[in-house]
Amino acid sequence: MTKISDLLKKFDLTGDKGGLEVFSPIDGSLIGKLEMNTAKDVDGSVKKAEAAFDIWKKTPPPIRGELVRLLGEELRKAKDDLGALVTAECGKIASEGLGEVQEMIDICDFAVGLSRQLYGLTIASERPGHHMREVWHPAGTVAVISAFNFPVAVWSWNAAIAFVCGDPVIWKPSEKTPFTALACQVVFERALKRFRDAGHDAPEGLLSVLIGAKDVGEALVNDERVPLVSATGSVPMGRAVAQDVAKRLGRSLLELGGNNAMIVTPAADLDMAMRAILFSAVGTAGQRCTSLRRLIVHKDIADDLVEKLSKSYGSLRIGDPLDKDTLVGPLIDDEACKAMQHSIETAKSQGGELICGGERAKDGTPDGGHYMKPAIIKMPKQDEIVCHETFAPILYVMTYSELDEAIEMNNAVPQGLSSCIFTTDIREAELFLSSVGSDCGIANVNIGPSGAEIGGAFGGEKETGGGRESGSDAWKFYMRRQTQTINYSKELPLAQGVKFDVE
Ligand code: UN1
Repeated sequence: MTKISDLLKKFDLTGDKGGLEVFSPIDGSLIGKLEMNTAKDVDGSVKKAEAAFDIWKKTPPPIRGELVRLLGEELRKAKDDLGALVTAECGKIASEGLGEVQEMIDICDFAVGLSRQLYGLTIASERPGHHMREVWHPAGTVAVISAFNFPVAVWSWNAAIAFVCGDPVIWKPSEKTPFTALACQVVFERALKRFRDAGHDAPEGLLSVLIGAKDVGEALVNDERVPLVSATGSVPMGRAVAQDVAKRLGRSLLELGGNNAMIVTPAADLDMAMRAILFSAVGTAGQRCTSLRRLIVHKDIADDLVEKLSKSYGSLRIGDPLDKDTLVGPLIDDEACKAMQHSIETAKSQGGELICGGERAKDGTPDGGHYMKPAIIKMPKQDEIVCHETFAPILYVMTYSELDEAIEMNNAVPQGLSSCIFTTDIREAELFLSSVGSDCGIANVNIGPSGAEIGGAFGGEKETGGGRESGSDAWKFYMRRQTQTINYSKELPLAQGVKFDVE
C-alpha cells in the first residue's frame, strides 16, 4: 500500500500542524493534523465567492462547462490516488473508493453536456404582439455541507452542476474526511490553471473549502448572502439547516437519512436477490444513505433465504479495505461500532432474533481499526428500532403474506430515500412502482436500493428531506427562474382583459 504520507504528497498536502487530528478507520493511525477554520472565516469566503460570482455569472455556460470538462480530465488522472485517499480516510474498499471518483468523473461529463442545455420554455402569451419565455439565471453562492461516507462524490454532484449553472461553491466537508476535500481542491486548482492558461477568466473564490466544526456550518447556513445550502447528513442536522435557512427565506437542498427496504416476492429470482442483498446491506460496511436496512420477504421463502444469507455472511471477507479480497472494511470510528451494538441490543429487547454477526471482527483485521461483523436480525414486526436508521451493517428481516402489506411496510418508516422489489411478476413490479406503491425518491426493480447512477435525480421524501441532487433536472435548484414577457407591438394591452385607459 502507498503510505498515506506519500498519498498526501501527491496532492501537495502535508497535514503536519493544527488542532484537528484525523485518524484512519483502517487501523486508527494518524493521517495528519489540520488547522480548523472557524465561523469568522465564513465572511471572507463568502466575500470571495461573491466577487467570483460577478465574473462567473457573465461567463457563457459552455465556457463554464469547459472548466468542468478540465476538472473531469484532472479527476481521471488523479483517480487512483484520490480513490486510495478516500479508502484511507473513510475506509471503503479500494474498488468503492475508485467507484466514488468515477462517480465524480461521470457527473462532470453530465455537467459539461448540461452547460449547453440549460433550457427554458417559451410560453404562449394571451396578448397580441407579445411573447413569454422562461430563462434560468445563476442563483449565487452555494454552500455544500457533506458527510464522511461519500466524502468526494456528493461534493462533485453539487459543484459540477453549480459551476456550469454559474454559481461559486463554499464547501464544508465532514471533519472526519477533510484531507479528501483538500485533495479535491487541489485537483480543481489544476483544472483552473489549465482553464486560465487557455485564456479564460477564472475568478478566485469559485471554490473555497472550509475545514471546521458545527460553527462553520451554522455561519454558512445563516448567511443571507448564500442563497442555496445543500446539506447531506443526519436528520437532526437537516432539520436544523432547513429551519435556519427558512428563517431567512433561503433555499435548502437536503439529502438526509434513509431506511431502505427490499421486498422479495415468491416470484423473485433468488440468486439475483441474494447478490443484491449482499452488496447493498454489507457493501460500504452499511454506511451508504442507500444501504439496505430492511428485508421484507414473503413468508413462504423467508426461512430458506435467511439461511442462505447467513451462510454467505459467514464467509464475508472482513478486513483491510486496501486488500483486494476484502468486501467489508471498517466503520468510520469507534462510536459507530458502539451505535451498531446498541441498536442490536435494542432490537433484541424488542423481540428480535440475532441470526448472525453483530460482534467486533478481530480475526484478520488490522489492530486499531473499527471492524464489525455485519448482522442479520429477524424481527417479529416493524416498529421502533427498525424505523430508526443505524449507520452500520444491520439487516432487519420481516415477513409478509400479501404484497399490499409488504408495500405498506416499505412505506411505514419516517425516511423515504430508496426502495426496491425483487420479482419476475410484472403485476407485482408495476404495483410497486405505481402511485400506490413505494413512497420513496428511488424505486428499483430487480436492483438493490444502493449504487444509483448519476443520470437520475438523487434524493428522497419525508425525513430524507425532499432534495434532489445530481442528474435529471436537479440543476434547476441551482438557478433562479425568471419569467420574461416581451411586447413587440405598438399597443399596451393588459392581461385578463383589464381596461385602464388614462385620458
Ligand atoms: C450517500 O450515501 O450519501 O446510490 C450517497 C448510491 C451512491 C450515492 C450514495 N451513488 O449508493
